[in-house]
Amino acid sequence: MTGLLIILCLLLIGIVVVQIGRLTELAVKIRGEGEAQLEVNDFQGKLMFAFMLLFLPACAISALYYQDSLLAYGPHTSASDHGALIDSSFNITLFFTSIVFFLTHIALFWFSYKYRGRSDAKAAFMPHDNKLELIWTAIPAIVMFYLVSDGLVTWNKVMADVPAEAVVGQDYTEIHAQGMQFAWNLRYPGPDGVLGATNYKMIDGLNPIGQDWNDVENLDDFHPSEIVLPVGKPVRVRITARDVLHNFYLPHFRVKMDAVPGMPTYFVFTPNTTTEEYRQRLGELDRDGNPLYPEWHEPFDETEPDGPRRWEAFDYELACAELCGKGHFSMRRVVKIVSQEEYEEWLGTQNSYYLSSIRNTDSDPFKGQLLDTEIKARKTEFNDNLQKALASEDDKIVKLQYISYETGSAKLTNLSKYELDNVVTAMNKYGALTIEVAGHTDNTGDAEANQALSQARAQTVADYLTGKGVSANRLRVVGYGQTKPTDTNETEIGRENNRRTEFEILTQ
Ligand SMILES: [Cu+2]
Repeated sequence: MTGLLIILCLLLIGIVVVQIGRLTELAVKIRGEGEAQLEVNDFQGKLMFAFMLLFLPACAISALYYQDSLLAYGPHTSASDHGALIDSSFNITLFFTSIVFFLTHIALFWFSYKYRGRSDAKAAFMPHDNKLELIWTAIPAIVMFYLVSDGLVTWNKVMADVPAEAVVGQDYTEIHAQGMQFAWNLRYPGPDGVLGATNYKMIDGLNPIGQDWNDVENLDDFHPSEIVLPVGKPVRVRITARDVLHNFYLPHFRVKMDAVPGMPTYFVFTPNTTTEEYRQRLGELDRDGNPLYPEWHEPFDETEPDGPRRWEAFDYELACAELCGKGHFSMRRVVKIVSQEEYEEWLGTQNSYYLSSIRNTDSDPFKGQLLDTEIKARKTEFNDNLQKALASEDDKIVKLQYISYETGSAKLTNLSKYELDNVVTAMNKYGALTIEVAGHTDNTGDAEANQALSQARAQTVADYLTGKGVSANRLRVVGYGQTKPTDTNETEIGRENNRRTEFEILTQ
């Protein structure tokens, strides 16, 4: 029905246009062609002038009216160091182009009006004028030279890489953003400050960025869900793309760089305004206590009129500025700029992607082995426990947490040697130390068999120690079986805690 009405309307408009055309033709016939043409010229010329009177002020007024919503104006001054340079270059360009814009449009419409066709007017012919040529070549050339050289200087400053002597992780933070349809995969370097190597061939369901797990620098890298950065510290973003062209865009920081498949790019910038400071800026009040930017004082969520204001809920954001497909809009990530202390606190809450998702899976090249960091951590834990037992009056027992045996047997697993070597080191360090090596089991199965197994296991540990040069008369070997549980035997975890090997300090 609506379609039919639209067609009817179009048809009627068409008929009206044709009829007007016919009327004009008739009028020309009646009054003579020349006179009608002059009337049209006069009318069109005046229309041109009227248009100028509306159009140019409208341009100026709308720019002023919306200026607080534009980047670089109102509350939106740049939140990064280099951003001020870009904004000032934009303003300089805007200044000159505005002059040209207004002058040429005044000339265009004013001349169209002033020199509209009249019966008494005659065209003036001016084939050539050296002076004019010189003026309108030289002035634009000088202005363009200035704009281009200013632009180049700014460009070189904005696009500069970190200085060659700068140390990653110390002088600047390096992070990685990989664009894909339709998300940003973010990667931070972890405590070592260095991003590990990547290879696109290694990308799979478990390894979205293609990190090479043989490179130990990858093992502490983590994948945060948002970008958090400390204020005042340079950050270098490695930008890559996994499928099509994307664009890493941080509007508030004037950071914008293509993410090109097969060609890593980068951008270095220094955030200088924390999220909280930017929020304060948006929510600022004038001297009378009225909002300086009223639109930022509207409710953030329309369904919650008393909820937080827009300025309170503001967050910087990362967008994709390339139309990369139909899910393009969803490539948004929150960006937070915080103090150095808050940043370090946040770093502490992040977990290595390798340890949480890759460790001991089939993709892990170190499956079944201990990592250096794990060996160190276990050693520290052992030494802490030993020191506690040495210092304690009544609790002289040190549990050997990381010793394990093959099921139902007294054969030590490969990884047990690290914990046992810690014991050897301790025995060598403290020459007066004598210990009782004790084996314990849970209460499943036959009590006698359990006793025998615990005895055999304690003996294996003692054999390992004597094999490493610890004198046998410093060791007493006891199998307690299921007689000394430290936890309940009702739960799996409790039973696991009861199956243990430990040693008690006899003399020190
Ligand atoms: Cu994209």
